[in-house]
Amino acid sequence: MSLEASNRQVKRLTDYTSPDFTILTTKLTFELDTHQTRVTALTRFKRLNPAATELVLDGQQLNLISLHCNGQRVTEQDFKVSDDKLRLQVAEDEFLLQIVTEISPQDNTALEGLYFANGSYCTQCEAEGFRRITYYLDRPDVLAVFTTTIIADAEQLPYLLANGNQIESFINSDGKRQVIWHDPFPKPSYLFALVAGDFDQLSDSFTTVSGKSVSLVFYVEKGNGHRASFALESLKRAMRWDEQRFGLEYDLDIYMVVAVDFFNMGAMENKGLNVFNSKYVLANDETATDTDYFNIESIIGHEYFHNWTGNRVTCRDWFQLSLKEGLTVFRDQEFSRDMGSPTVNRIQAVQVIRTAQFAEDASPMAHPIRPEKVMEMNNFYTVTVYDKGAEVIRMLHTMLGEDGFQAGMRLYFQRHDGQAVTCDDFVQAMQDATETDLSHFRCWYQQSGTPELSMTRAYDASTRQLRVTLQQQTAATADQAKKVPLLLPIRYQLLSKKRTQASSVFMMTQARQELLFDQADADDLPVLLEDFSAPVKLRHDYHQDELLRIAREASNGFARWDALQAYWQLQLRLYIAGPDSFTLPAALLDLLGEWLQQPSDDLALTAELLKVPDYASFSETFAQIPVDDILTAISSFKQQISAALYTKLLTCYQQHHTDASSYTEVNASKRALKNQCLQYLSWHHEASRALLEAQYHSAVGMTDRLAVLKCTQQSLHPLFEPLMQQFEQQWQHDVLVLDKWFSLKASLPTKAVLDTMETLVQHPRFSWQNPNRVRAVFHAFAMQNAGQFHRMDGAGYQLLTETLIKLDGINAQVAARLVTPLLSWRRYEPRRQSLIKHALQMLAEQPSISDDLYEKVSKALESG
Ligand code: B3K
Ligand code: ZN
Repeated sequence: MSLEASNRQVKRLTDYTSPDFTILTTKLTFELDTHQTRVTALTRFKRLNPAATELVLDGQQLNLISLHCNGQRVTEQDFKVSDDKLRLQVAEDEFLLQIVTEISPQDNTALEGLYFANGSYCTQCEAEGFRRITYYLDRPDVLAVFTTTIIADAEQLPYLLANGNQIESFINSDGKRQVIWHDPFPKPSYLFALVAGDFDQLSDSFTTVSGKSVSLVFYVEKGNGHRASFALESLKRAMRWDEQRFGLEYDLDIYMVVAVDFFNMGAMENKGLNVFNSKYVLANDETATDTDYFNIESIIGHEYFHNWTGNRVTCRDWFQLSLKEGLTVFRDQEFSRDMGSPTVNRIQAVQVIRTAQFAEDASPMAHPIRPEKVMEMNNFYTVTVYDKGAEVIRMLHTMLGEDGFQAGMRLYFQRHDGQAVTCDDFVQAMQDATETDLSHFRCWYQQSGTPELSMTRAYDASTRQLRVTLQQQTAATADQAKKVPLLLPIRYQLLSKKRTQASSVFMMTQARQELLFDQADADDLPVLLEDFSAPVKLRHDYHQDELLRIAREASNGFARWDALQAYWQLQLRLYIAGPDSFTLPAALLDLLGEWLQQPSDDLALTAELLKVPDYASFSETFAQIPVDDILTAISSFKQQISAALYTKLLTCYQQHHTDASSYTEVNASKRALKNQCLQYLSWHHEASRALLEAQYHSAVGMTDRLAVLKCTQQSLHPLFEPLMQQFEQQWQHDVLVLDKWFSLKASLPTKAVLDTMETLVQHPRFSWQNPNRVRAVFHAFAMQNAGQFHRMDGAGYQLLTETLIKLDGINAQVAARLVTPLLSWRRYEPRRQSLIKHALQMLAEQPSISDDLYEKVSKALESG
């Protein structure tokens, strides 16, 4: 049945109406109990629409105990309760409702609303989880001042936390602890948070630019306090950076971060009380890789930056999600960039766009950064809304410059502080502050799909004019047939042997336009889309040797890397055309050899330049993905590099070895480079054995140890299994490290992995309730083991399908994320298509399939 034909509810952006009632104050009292938590909500409502007589509140899976209006009990004849609403006739313009409900946190395996896991209570309310706590106007444009009282067993749950400042804490006559929190900033319900548990605490303080002292407190699992210090330092760096770069200061007296093991995503920016997946807080050199450290700093920054872009100014409705997410991702990317290597940061962000986001555009789930139609909002926390959303903000930044952009931000806050607004309001502030006409630019908010930008060159030797013709076109997407030309800021430079010029930005507005270069030489090369100045697919007419020249000579580090990506794509096509006779060109091997002998100052960039693109990067450029060809090509490329450059790889490896374990930019980039070398070396099984063993056993930190495991896994080195056994022994009690082991097991590219998968779910430390664990196993299998997932016998698809059926009943949000690789079934050859389609049909036929999964599966089936 199609999405439209099912009687499931679909919401549309065009259906938005402003609320009939708003809420002035919300006083919540929680009497915590694992099975019967009693929630008393005392809420002061105000009528906004004089014609409205019925108050309609959202509520799900609630046991309603009692309802009072202005102190009077409301009897059952006077209100109606359905699966997801409570309706009540009200005469007064302002009134006080007291609603008592009971919920069971222990049974809440969806981890949305209030749940109990691993000994702690925790909430997750974005997007629509608050309605699982009490009946409420659970929409982001209703902002209220919250006061929260928590009552719980004092011994078991010594820490009772909620948003804002703690105003009272005492022990009741019955021996229970009662704590009261007050948040002076009006906020929508999605920013509400409550946490109760027993934790280690790590505290510090931060003095803001205006001299206010803010307490910073991290709460983490007992015994792990020392592992939160990097996150705490990152928070201080983020606070200082936001003051310096954006002029934004923190507003409450306290900023708390709680790390929990059971969490559906990375983290949540609840006002004054962030909740984090422990993976993005806990780190020390023994347990965390350089990538883990990087992610922690970036996510700590991201949630902190939400305090202004998200909390102080929030979204009018959920279709506007990119208002806060695109902007905040842009801000966290800028923060990371200012903290480390700008080029490598940019490369990594672009890889997310090119692989995951372009794939989403090409899938049945294609949507604009401001979606127009949604069944389950949780399905729209996507790479499109987040990462493409950040690219859209970045284009504004490129067009307006740092000063113009900051002027726009100031006007945005001046106009909208304390409000719930739209993406249009944001663009309007940018437009007004800079007096720039952004009407064409706004199309980025409503058009889905990836524009293709093609470039052709014509050089006229008699006039010495180089004419570059640019054409843009966006193919129809699953959600939208008609497309218009977009405004594309194209940063470019002419690579010339004779002169150096600064980069310029060309604003492309039409389907076809020309760039003219006078006084050009025949061998001048236009380098387009420096720093990936617009999220488009670039089709060029460069020859192989021209791409290598850009990779060698361009001044923009990103452009060098990008030219090499294009070069690799050409090699892949040549390989597919004749795999037996294919060898990598000597010119490429010479260039890689030069970089090994003389890496650039940015070692992390050199490491990136030395990489063969991965499966996801290669597959992005095919309408129909030749899975097996890509995988054999990648192995062949790596083996050839290993054979041709062995000595140079070994020397570079040895030169960049470091005994320092700490995470600093210098150490991390040395490790990136030498582990890149090690990856190639490991294809020579015998020659590299001693090296791999030595690095594994003498490794001072997790980065180096994990690198050995990854190398041996990819090159199918006989050391893989014995080292994995040792690793499991050593780390079986550390859940975060063990997740790495689970992932490596599930992404082993051999047939045996299917049996392994069975043993993994039987492993004593596996849990279907823990999203990190489920992702460690199944995300790794479905997304990082293409060869086995896409097996021709269909066993990979079947395994994922059975998993999804089971998981959907436990945690539909996690299930709906894991279904992603099945959605693009049209991009495989016929046999695989029919196997995947069959899997999707099985899912669709599940009688109790969740909205989360149903929305995606039905769209996928409709697409064929
Ligand atoms: N705003 C949260 C994401 C909520 C996801 C709800 N399914 C984290 C973030 O983007 O900062
Ligand atoms: Zn966010």
